[in-house]
Amino acid sequence: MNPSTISARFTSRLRSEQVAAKLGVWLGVSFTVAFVTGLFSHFMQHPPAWLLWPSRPVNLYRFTQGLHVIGGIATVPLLLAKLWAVHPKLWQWPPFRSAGHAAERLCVLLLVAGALFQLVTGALNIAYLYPYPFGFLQAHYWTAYVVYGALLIHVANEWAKVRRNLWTHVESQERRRLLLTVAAAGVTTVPDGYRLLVTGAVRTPASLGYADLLRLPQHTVRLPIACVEGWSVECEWTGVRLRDLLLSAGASPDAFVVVESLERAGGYRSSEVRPPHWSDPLTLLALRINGETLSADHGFPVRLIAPNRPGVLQTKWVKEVKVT
Ligand SMILES: Nc1nc2c(c(=O)[nH]1)N[C@H]1C(S)=C(S)[C@@H](COP(=O)(O)O)O[C@H]1N2
Ligand SMILES: [Mo]
Repeated sequence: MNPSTISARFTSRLRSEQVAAKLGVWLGVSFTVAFVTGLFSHFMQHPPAWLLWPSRPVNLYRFTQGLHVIGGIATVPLLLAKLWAVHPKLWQWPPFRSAGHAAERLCVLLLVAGALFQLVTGALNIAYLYPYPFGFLQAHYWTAYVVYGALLIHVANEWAKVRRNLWTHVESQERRRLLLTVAAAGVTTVPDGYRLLVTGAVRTPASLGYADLLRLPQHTVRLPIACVEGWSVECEWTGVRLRDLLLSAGASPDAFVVVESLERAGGYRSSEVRPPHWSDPLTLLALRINGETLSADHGFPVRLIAPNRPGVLQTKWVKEVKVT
């Protein structure tokens, strides 16, 4: 990825992928509940010869019908949230990249349209309303197979993403941000001319391009990100020592430093780095993670990583190092 492509990817793409994957799982659950209980009900109304349907427990059918309605209605907010989480993909251009991609999208269209159809006809059925020219029962029954079939195909297509995201943690802060607004998501462009600035109380302020940073001595450290919310992941980080940058710019050894992100808004867009941390050789402005260029989600082009700091202070998308 080069700096000019980052702007499009800055909106926490991976985070929304995580959210989409998790919502997908819940949608899978609600669809399955609705589908299975729906079949149950259908076969109860039209019992095939092989069906053994005991008279007890008295409330079993009632219970499965309740589940059916709950499963169906639960899909509404889930589906809306899911559509929201993936909405940039719905408007992607070109709409079809290949025949396979076209088939995938058609499948999603069937899934969404079919789900809405089930929901509307189901809800109208509860109200005994049948303002359409076809029979509710047959339409609702057969559409269920279409929707569930499309769902299975969709899940198979997306399985890699589901697996990648299922057990990862979506931070509540990110969640809140996703739920509240896209506009405030700190969408910032990183132009081709990305510059890392070292400013403030230094002898020689610096402005370094991405390539300049790569030409500086690179160091590799193993450090965890330990989020205040309880999860932690240890990674191998490679980049420039913050100490090297600051000392070569002529910062005083007891200076306080503020690292600022390209992000325009958000509670974690900057963090303070005090002398014990910035002078530590383990503290890096990292360019790489586990041997690979940072992804947009992990702070491309540059992120701070320092020992023994909560995750909230491991500032991503660093733009400026201010010495005070
Ligand atoms: N600019 C910026 N940096 C940030 C954040 C942020 O919201 N904005 N979140 C922080 C939090 S709370 C954590 S736990 C880590 C997560 O880093 P990761 O996304 O690479 O796992 O980044 C930190 N750096
Ligand atoms: Mo965090």
